[in-house]
Amino acid sequence: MQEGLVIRTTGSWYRVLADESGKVEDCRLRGNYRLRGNKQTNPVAVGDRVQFELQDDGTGVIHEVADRRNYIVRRATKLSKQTHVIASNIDLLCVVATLGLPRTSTGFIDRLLVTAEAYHIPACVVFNKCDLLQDPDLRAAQDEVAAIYRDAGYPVLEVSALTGSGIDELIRTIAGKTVLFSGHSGVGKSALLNAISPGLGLKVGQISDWSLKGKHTTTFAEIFPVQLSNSDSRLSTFLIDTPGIKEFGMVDFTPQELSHFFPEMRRVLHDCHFANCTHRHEPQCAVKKAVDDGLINAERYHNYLNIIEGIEDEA
Ligand SMILES: Nc1nc2c(ncn2[C@@H]2O[C@H](COP(=O)(O)OP(=O)(O)O)[C@@H](O)[C@H]2O)c(=O)[nH]1
Ligand SMILES: [Mg+2]
Ligand SMILES: [Zn+2]
Repeated sequence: MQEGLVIRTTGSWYRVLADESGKVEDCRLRGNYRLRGNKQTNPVAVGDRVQFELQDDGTGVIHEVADRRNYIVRRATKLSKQTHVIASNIDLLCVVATLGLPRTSTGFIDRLLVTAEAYHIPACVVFNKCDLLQDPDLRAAQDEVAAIYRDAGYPVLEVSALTGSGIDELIRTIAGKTVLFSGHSGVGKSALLNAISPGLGLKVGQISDWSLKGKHTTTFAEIFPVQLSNSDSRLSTFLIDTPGIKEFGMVDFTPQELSHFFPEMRRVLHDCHFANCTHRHEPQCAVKKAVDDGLINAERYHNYLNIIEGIEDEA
């Protein structure tokens, strides 16, 4: 029996990168494999750790799929309760943002961070295009936004794919991890990936979301091992290429749960008078007090209220 990582799925075939040999093997799932629960349509997803056995014909049979640390899903169809696992065992979500060209709103950043929290995926915020911050006002604006996320408890990186500044730190941050990059089109995701791994040769300035295969893919996620420039080659690092964050969107949760996905609110919400406090109109609310005292950033709180409104509109 060998162990490996599922890097691609097509129909009933799974492409597995074997830990020891480093070879990529085409595998099928053992015939009598039973899904635990029936909420998910696919038994094996990209990112899964599996045990498999090679057969005489050179193909493999997957016997076991290890429990997932986390995973992102999308609904199988719009109305169905069944979900399709897009990818699993993600170590880090890098939210790529820019303050100019284009301007990323904190509302957008917060939605991605909430999604990551809900999926139990550690996240960081990467501000790209810092070479454009010559103007002191722009610089000050960036410092302010960066502080919001540092104070909330997220690692914040300030980089430039163009000049290479901060790229070493980005490489140290992702080395040895399975990483998902996300952010608006045009923020420089492709340029950043080329900077951390020049061999990728991704096209920059393409409208479609980046794809490591060089063409736009819509349905399946895929994992790519990357060689980081300037880093310990023994650490295997993987990039996840997904159909895009919109596809996996928000997880289902209630207004009462949302504050648990804001780390700075999570730290104080136990002091609210009501256990099911939504931190809006309720009296003796520790979150509102922390906002008033300047301990929780007012813009984050504002975005929190917007997300709650969105949940209620959908319900
Ligand atoms: N000034 C500057 N421009 C950048 C930087 N990174 C990317 N760009 C430019 O931003 C545009 C979009 O980059 P791209 O990587 O395609 O963005 P993506 O849509 O997120 O993949 C291109 O014209 C890049 O040349 C940077 O650090 N500084
Ligand atoms: Mg791109
Ligand atoms: Zn409260």
